[in-house]
Amino acid sequence: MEAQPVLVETDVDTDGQANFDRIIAQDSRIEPRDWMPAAYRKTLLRQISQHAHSEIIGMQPEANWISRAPSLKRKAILMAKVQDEAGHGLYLYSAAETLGQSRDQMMADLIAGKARYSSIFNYPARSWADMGAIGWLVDGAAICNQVPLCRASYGPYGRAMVRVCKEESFHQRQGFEILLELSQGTPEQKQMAQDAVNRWYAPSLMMFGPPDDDSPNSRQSMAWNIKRFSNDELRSRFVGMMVEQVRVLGLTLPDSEIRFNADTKMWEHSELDWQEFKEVLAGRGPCNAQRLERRRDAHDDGAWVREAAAAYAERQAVATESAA
Ligand code: BYC
Repeated sequence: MEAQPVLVETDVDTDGQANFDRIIAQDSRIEPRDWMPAAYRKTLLRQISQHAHSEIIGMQPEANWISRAPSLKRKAILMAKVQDEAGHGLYLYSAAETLGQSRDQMMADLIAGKARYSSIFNYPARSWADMGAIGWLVDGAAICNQVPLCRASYGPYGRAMVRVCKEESFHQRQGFEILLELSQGTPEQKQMAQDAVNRWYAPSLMMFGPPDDDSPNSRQSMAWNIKRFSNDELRSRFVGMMVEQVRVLGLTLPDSEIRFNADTKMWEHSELDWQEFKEVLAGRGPCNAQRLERRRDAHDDGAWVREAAAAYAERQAVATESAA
C-alpha cells in the first residue's frame, strides 16, 4: 500500500493559497519565496516595472536642464537629484526581478514602446522654473502616492519605497525652494514660477491614475494590500497639501474650484481633462516619441558598458572558481 503523506503543521503553512490569505489577512508581508497567486504576481510585476520605468524616463525632463542650471550649486543639486532617480529605478527593477522577470526583458519592453510609465514625463520642461514645479508638484505627488506603498504587502516593493520616499522628500524641498526664490525675485521671475505651476498642476494630479470609477485595478490591489488608498483619495489629499503650500510660495493653483467638503472630508477640484490623459497613455502626448527615442539611444550608447561589465563578471567568476 502506498504511504500517505502525513499532514503536519508545516504542510498547512506551505499550502499556498491558505498561507497567502493568512499573510494578507494579518496585514503581514509576502516575500519572494512565498507561494503567491499568479494574478498577484502579475499585478505586482505590472506596477513595479511601470514604476521603475517612470523613474528612468523621469530623469529626462530634468536632465535637459543640468547644463542650463543658473549656478554651479543648482547644477550640482540637480545632477544629484537626477542620479537619485536612476537609483530609484534600479531598486525597483531589482524588486521586480524577484518576481521572475529579467531586467533585460523589462528594458526591451520599455524601448519597444510596450510598457507604461507615468504620464507626467511626457510633458516638456520649458524653463528653469519647471525644475521647481517638477520637484514641488511631481515629487510631491510621488511622495503622496508612495508613502502608503511603504506598507505594500510585497516585501521587496515596500522596503524599496522606504528609501525612495526619504530621497523624494529632499527632492520636493529643493523644488519648493527653487519656486520660492523665483517667486520672491523680479516680477518676471515670479511670472515664470507661476507659469510653471500652471502647466504642471493638472498633469501632476493625473499621476494618481484615472478616477476611481474608471480604475479597473484598484479594487483588487487594495484587497491585496498593495494599494492602501484609492486614486481619488490620494489625489484629494495631495490637493489639500498643495493648497497650504502654495500660499507660502506666494503663488496660486490654476483652479478656482478647489474647496474642502466637510461632509466627505475630501478636497474637491475641477474635473481634469481625462481625454488628454488617455491620449498621453496611448502614446500621443507632447513628448512620448521623444522620450522613447532618447531612452533607445541611451540604451544603445550604453551597450559597451554592459558588455564590459559582463566580461568582467565572467573573468571574476572563472578566477574565483580556479582559486577554489
Ligand atoms: N500614467 O486601474 P488603474 C517619480 C494606467 S516616478 C501612466 O488605476 P493602478 C519621479 C495603469 O497602469 C514615480 N499610466 O491602475 C521620477 C493601468 O494600465 P495597465 C511614479 C497610468 O495600477 C523622476 C490603467 O492606467 N509613480 O516620482 O491600480 C523625476 C488603469 O489605472 C497612470 C509611480 O509609478 C499614469 N499616471 O493604479 C521626478 C507610482 N495612471 O497597467 C519624480 C506607482 C494609471 O492596466 N504606481 N495608469 O495597462 C501606482 O501607484 C499605480 O500603478 C497608479 C495606477 C496609481 C499609477
